[in-house]
Formats: sequence, structure tokens, C-alpha cells
Amino acid sequence: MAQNISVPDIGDFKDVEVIEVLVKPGDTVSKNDPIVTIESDKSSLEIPSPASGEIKDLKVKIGDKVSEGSILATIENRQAAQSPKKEEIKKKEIEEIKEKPKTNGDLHPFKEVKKVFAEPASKDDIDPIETNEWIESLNSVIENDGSPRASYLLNKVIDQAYKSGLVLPDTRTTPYINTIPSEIEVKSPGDQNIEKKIRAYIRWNAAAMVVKANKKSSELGGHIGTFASAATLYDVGMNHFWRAKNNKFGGDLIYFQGHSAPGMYARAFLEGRLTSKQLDGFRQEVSKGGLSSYPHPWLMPNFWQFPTVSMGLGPIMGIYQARFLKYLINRGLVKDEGRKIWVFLGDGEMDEPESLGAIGLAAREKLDNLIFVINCNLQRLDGPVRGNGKIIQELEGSFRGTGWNVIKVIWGSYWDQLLAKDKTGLLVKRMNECVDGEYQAFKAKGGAYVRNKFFGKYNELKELVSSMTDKDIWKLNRGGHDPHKVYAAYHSAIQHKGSPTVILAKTIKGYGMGKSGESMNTTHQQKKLDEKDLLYYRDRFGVPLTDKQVKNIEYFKPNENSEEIKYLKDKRLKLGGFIPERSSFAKAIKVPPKDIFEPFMESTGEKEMSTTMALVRMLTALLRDKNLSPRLVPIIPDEARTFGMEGFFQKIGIYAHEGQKYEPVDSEQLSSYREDKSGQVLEEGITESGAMSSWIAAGTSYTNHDLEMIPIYIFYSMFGFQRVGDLAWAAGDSQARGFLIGATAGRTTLAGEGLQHQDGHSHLLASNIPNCVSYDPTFAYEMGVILRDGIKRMHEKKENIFYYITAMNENYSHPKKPKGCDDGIIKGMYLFQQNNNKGKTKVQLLGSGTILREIISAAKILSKDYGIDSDVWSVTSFNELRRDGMETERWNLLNPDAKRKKSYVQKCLEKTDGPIIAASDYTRSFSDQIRPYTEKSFYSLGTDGYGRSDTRKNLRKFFEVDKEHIVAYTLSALAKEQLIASKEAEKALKKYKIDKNKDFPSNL
Ligand SMILES: Cc1ncc(C[n+]2csc(CCOP(=O)(O)OP(=O)(O)O)c2C)c(N)n1
Ligand SMILES: [Mg+2]
Repeated sequence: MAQNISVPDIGDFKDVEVIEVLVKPGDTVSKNDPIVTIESDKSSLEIPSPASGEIKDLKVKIGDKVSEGSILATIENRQAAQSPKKEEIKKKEIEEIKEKPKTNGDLHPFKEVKKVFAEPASKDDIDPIETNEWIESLNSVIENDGSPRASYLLNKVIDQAYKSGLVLPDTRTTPYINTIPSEIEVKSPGDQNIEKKIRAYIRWNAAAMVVKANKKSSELGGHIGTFASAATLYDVGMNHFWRAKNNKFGGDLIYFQGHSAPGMYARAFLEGRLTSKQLDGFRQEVSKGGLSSYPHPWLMPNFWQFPTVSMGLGPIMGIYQARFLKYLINRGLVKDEGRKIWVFLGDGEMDEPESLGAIGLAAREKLDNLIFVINCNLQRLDGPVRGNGKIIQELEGSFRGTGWNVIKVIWGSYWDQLLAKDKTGLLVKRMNECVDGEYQAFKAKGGAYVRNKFFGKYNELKELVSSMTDKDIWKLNRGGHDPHKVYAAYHSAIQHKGSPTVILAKTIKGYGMGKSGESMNTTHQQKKLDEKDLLYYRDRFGVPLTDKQVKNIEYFKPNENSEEIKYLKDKRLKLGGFIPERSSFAKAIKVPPKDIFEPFMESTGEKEMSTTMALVRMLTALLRDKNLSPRLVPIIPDEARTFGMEGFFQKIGIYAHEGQKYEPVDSEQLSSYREDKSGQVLEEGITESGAMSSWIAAGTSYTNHDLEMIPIYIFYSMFGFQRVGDLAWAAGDSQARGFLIGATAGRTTLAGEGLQHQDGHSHLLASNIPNCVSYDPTFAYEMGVILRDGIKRMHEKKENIFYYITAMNENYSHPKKPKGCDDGIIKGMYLFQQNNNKGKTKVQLLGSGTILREIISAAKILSKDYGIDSDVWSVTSFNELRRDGMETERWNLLNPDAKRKKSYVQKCLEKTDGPIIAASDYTRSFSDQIRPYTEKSFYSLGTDGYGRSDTRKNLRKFFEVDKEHIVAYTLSALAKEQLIASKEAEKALKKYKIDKNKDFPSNL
């Protein structure tokens, strides 16, 4: 007997929209199974079936308005009795899957449901009946033994096909539809109606903030279109998934897409964390209280956690963050609380090599604590990301190919019914064949255009939408804008085990901006909305502002007792607090007792060693300090042997999440390659960007994990700042603490390696990072003093600075530390040696790194052969001296009436005699930095020009920084100052066979 299913009493609501139709004619339903979902102003509701039976006639479609008593469908009760068998099979299937998973390592969580969509006939099919039999067999296995068994059989068949030499289809991509079938989507427990309102207010306030700033000055700018496309992706996370850090839980870590920052501010405003005055200060950061353009922890240290706006850095830093969290867990330093790292990215951003460059590592390390959400709005700044292709499919292939769990969220709920209704398979075919350039146009040009260009290609599809108005077609939404689909994807992602997950969410750039910028090529830079646009935007999302308020571009915030504000706060309260929020409760690490470094303060006597070797010894000593040792994180990109660090392999082990599954080839050796689940060394392989990202993760552990760590990343100095300068900048912004060691440093010291290896400028690159403190020490005791001071400043006193220290591979003996030079070593220079032999005149010789040794030798020659006295200064940091000089000079300029302050350089040199000759293994600009602060004649020698392979001796001669050149140039300088006769200098030039006609090395 047929029975109507109608809308029951739904209170005062009338004309409520149907947002989901959950059944189709022929479906068998049980009593209380949901039939449709309706969404009122207050909430969304599922309407249950009053009885069991078969759906006969569906009377509504998505978008229809219904009220109490409206008929939704009819149901034939008689069928109910006939269906238990099918239901039983399904139940058994689910139970069986629970009991005996038949595959191992299947990455795809959707095992229970067979994804059914029709397929059009193909002219390649020479025997459709046989094809059908194969498909039926597969269906029957799925039904009787479950999907894991079906996957197993298919894999076997594929293996067999390979063995038989068949050419198999590319299986990296799946059809252009949602990965999660609508039948098994987990429903959001949220109140959709309230969430929709909250989202509307956030959208409005974000846009208003940008428009207002831009009205103040067109210099200020901002972005509306990006957050407009991502609002739902963020909102669902904020309302339901992201757990904040508090005293009970470490917190999920969220990398927000940089230029979606306005949306985060807009939410924080509703949460009461930011005031409207602060929103008015968007991008006006010079006076206090302004909001930074993008996520910058340096500028908003209590708010932003991760600097992401330089495209590509977010993804690689996020991956290594997830890996570092596993490292801390596996080393027993933090609890495994199931914390997740979420990384939000743009589809255009995926062009960056850093974005995809480390996805293999994420899969290999089984980072199931990592979730990428890529906002595929199909556009970047200038236009389409892949106009001629499909970015979602391309990314699916890349991520699946490396072993990620891929969840595509392409179509919104409004499409579900159409997909279900299409019996021809042409709808999926059409979805597959359209390219992104077309999809972009569909959303820019309206419903009629979509009917014509998308559905219009096939008569069957035209027919499929014949009863829909253009408006209905326009409403067919994209997955990333549908909170139900997004919720289901997030829910599935957090359950997933064994591999990282990427969610590819299709959205519309400038969603809701209408003609002023929805899905247009110019959307990215749209920062102005005129009155008409603003009124449209308000109406589009139903923001309760009057026309006047809109014209004044007022923010909208309902009062504190409103259900929206209560709801929003309640959701965050349940999830542990607000996000983003940056804090640190890490305990300081006490610097080790001085005697750990004492041996390095003595002369090494006859024993020669490099500063690299000395450093490694110091690290070994530090590893003996029980308190500090576990916190050291040595990071090496496949150069441990180059730097003599292979002893660490056995001592502290190489971190490997799977331990060591093999007996290493060198197992009998002392420094055998030992991988261990609780290993301490991060042996990164050949990836400087990856190693740098690891270093940043460890260096910010004090805030992200409340655990102070001491990362020491050792690399070829040429492949440091030059290679990963932007990450170093981000490290400064992140306030990372730790040591970067530029090893094999110096343009002439590395000798045989040639142009691409020999570094003559890394210090200059480092000098530009405001909170990077850098040193170029020569002797072991200098290294020891600097290292100790660094640990104290960063990890005991918690200064937000990081260290760059160069270490060399040239072996020489090291003198005992001269008395009282600690302060000078740290400030940047100290008097190393005086040669006062009552010579005819005097010179001040300044040197750093290994070239200091050439200076020391030159001083001897000058004294012995030419009767010239000298003071020899070891300059540990031209960079630090320059900083002090700049500050002092500025103070003096600001205080013209006051007694002049002296820079440290001036204090050191003012009472000394003679001109200054400064030399280093870096370009002249390095030592030139202190030229303005000496008030003396200043001559610099350095290694300007491209490096080349040769012996150290020949290279130093070529770059004119060897002792002979230093002597000859010093004599020339003294002659120029009229302190000696010029013929003495001429004689020396001849003696050392210095070719006056040789071109400047920079030109060679
Ligand atoms: C390394 C780097 N290069 C260029 C930019 C400038 N830029 C900012 S946003 C953007 C387009 C981003 O497109 P997409 O990643 O698709 O993000 P959407 O705004 O579409 O979400 C560009 C080129 C940048 N921020 N970083
Ligand atoms: Mg984009």
C-alpha cells in the first residue's frame, strides 16, 4: 500500500529549502531513514521516513521550498518485507570488513560502498555482454566478500596482466567526482543555519577590512577573493576540528594560506579577540596595534604561528613539522596525543617546487598526522592555474603516485541528485572532459551559459536539467563551498591511518563577489568594492546591515548574547581555545658548566685540526651533558662524513621511524650506519630545503611543542643562505632558535671544489636577517666561546635570535685563548697579537676566518723584513660590528647636542696607529661594512669574483688574500699614507711577482 511521506510539524517555519535529497525512486528504506534534509534560518533538519518500504515517487528536488504537510515522496510498504535479504547482505558485508580486513596497507578508507555511476557505451567494447559479466563478478565479490577482497583480486589480475606484457591504463587518477560517495558521508553535527550566518559575517568583515584599508590609501591593498573562496574550508575546521593548545593538550597546528589572513582576523573579531579599531589598522603596522598583512609571527607574536605567504614554504615546512612531531614522539620527548598538522594551500602555489618537493618524504615517513587542504579555485594571480587541464586531477596523480590518501571534494550536494539521476553516464563523462578554463567560465557567466555550454553538449544532459531553471543550475555548488562535503572530508581525513592526506577542494575564486570579481582573471587583485558591489555582497550572504551601514563599510558583529556569538565561542571552547594563538611554556635549558668547553680554550700544540673538527668535538662534549644532550638535534643533509660527524651514527643513532630493517654493510665498524626509531640525528639526505625546514621545526619547538630544542644544522656554506635564503628569512620571522653552521666555508679555503661550491658571500646574506647573529671564527676557543654564548642567549635566556657560524675544513694548530678576550669575541673583534718591535711605522691588521692566519703570517714578514709594527685583530664578526656601528651612528645623529657615543670598532681602534688593512675569505663588502666607523684610512682585501678549483695557495694568490699580497698591499697603503717610501712597496710587488697587468679577479 502506498503512503505519502510529508513534512511533519517543523515549528513556525514555512517555505524551507530542501538542501539534500537522500533517496531515489526504487530505494528501499527503513523506518526513520532520512529522506531529505531541509534547511531553515535556524538549522538544518533531516526528514525521516515514517515507515519501511520502497520509495516510489520522489516529489521534491534540491532547492524546492517546503512547509509542514508538503509531500516529499510516496512509499510502498509491501516492499519492506521483500528486502531484508539485501539488507542482511549489506550488514554481513560491513561485519565482515570489520572482522577480517583482507588487504594490508590499503590507503583508502571507503571500503563499504561501491561507487556506482553509469557509464556510456564505448565503441571500443567489442563484446558488451562479456564486459558486463566481468563487472558483475566484481560487484558480486564486493557484495559478498567486501571491497578489500575485491581490491586484492584486482591487484592479482593486474599483476598477471603485467606478467603477460599488457599495456595497462594509467590508474593514478580517479573520475572527476567526489572521492567520498554521498551515501557514506558523515554528517556534520553542527547547526548549519547558524554556521551559515557566522560564515556570512566573517566573509563580510574580511572584505570590509580590506576595502576600508584600501580606501585609506591605495598603497595598503589586501586580498578579498582568496578568503572568499576558502571561507567554508576554514569555518568547518574552526567549528568542528581544530583543537587549540591548552594545559591538557598540545594543540593542532594550522598553517593558514598567507593571503587568506583577512578571514582569520575577521573571525578573531567575532570571537572578541580583535577590536574594530584593530581591524581598521589592517596593514598599518608601523604604529602599535595594526594587523600584519600576512601571517608574521615576528610582527604578531601572540597570534600568528607560521609564516606562509611566500608560496611553497608552507607546504615544505608543514611536512617537516609533522615529521618533527613524530620524531619528538618516537624519541619519547613528547606524548602522542594524536595532534594533527593542517596545511592550507593555493592550487597556484602548488607550482612551487618546494610545494611538491617533499611529498615523497611525507608518504615514506607515514605522516598520518598531516593533512594538506588545497583550495582549488582554479586560479592564481594572472589567470587559470591549468586552463587547458585539470589541476585537481593533476595533483591527485602526483599525490596518489607518492602514496598519499587523496580526498577530492569537487561537487556540492546539489549535484548529488543529478549524478544519481543520470543513467547514461554522460554527466561524469562531461565532468571528466571539461577543462579548468571552462569550469572557470561556467562560474563567471551564469546558469544559462552552464546549461548551454556544459549540459548542452549532450542532449541527454540537456534533458536531465530541463526542469531546472537557470537559477537552479547556477546554484549547483562546488564541493569546497558545501559545509556538508567539507565536513565529511575532514572527518575522513582525521580518521585516516598510515599515510598523509590531501584534500583537493574545488572552489570559486572571489565566491560571492558577483560581477565585481567572481571567477574572473582579475579577481586576485580585487581590493576595491564600490557601493554597488558591497550591496550585492551583503545581499548575497544576507548580512543584516542597512544600506547606510554598507555605504559606511561598517563591520557587523552581533551582540555577545546572540546565538551566533554564543555558538562560535562555545565551539571553540569545546575545542580547547582560540586558533591561531602563539604561546610558549617551554622551560629554559641551562647552559652547561664552563669546564665542558675548557679543553678548547687551550692550545692544540702540534695537533692540527679544522674549526669543523673542533665544533664536532664540542658537540660530542655537549652530548655528555645529561641535561642538554637529549635536546640537541643534529641535522645533516648527507654530509656527515664530509664534516667528520659519522661518529654520531652509533653514538646517538639516525632517526628512522621504522628502525633498522637490515644489517648495515659496515656493521662491524665503530661508526656503523645505525638507524633507530629513537635516533637523534636527522640525516635528511640531499635536501637543503628539507633540512632547513626540519631546523625551523626544531627551532620553534619551544612554541609549537613547549619544549626547547637546540637544532644544529650543518651544511656546505654555499648551499645555505644562497640556496634556501627565503626559508632562512621565514626562520627569522618564526623566531626560530638554534645554530646554522656553514661548513667548508670560505672562497679559497674549500679549495678544490670550484665555482659553485666556494662561498664568499654567505655572511653578507646572513647579515640581512635582523635576528641572525653571525660569526666567522678562526680558532677553536673562539668557536667554543661563541657556541656557549649562543646556547646561553637562545636557550637559557630565550632570546629570539639564531646563529650562523662558519666552520672551515683547513687544518691548523690552534693557540691558547688570550686572556680577557671573551667579550671581544662576542662583540666581534679583539686584539689577538701586537708586534711592537720599535718599527718605523705601524699598521692595524684585521682578519677573519682562515685569512686571519694569512694576516698573522703577513704581520711577521712586515715586522721581520720591513721593520713595520702591527696590531693583529681577530674579527669574529664584521656583521655584529656593523650593527653596533649603525646603531651608534644613528644615536649620534639623533643627539647632536650630546657627547658622541663611540662604536665598538672605534673604541678598539681609535688609539691605535696606522691605517687599517682588513682581509677575509669573503668579498670585500664583508669587511667594508665597518669602514664608516673607524675614522681611519681603510683598505679591504677579499675574494670578489667567481671561485674556481685549485689549491688553497693558488686560490689565495689569485684572489690576492695570501700573506704575500697582504704584505705588498700593506706597504702600498703605507706609501699612500706617506708613512714609507713608495719604492719599498714597488720592491715588494716585484719580489712577490705580483702581476700588475692581471685583471681584477671579479672580471676573470
Ligand atoms: C614565492 C612567492 N611568489 C609569488 C607570490 C605572489 N603571490 C601571492 S598570491 C599569488 C597567487 C596565488 O595563487 P593560489 O596559490 O592559487 O592562491 P589563491 O589566491 O588562488 O587561493 C601570487 C603569485 C608569493 N606570495 N610568493
Ligand atoms: Mg588558486
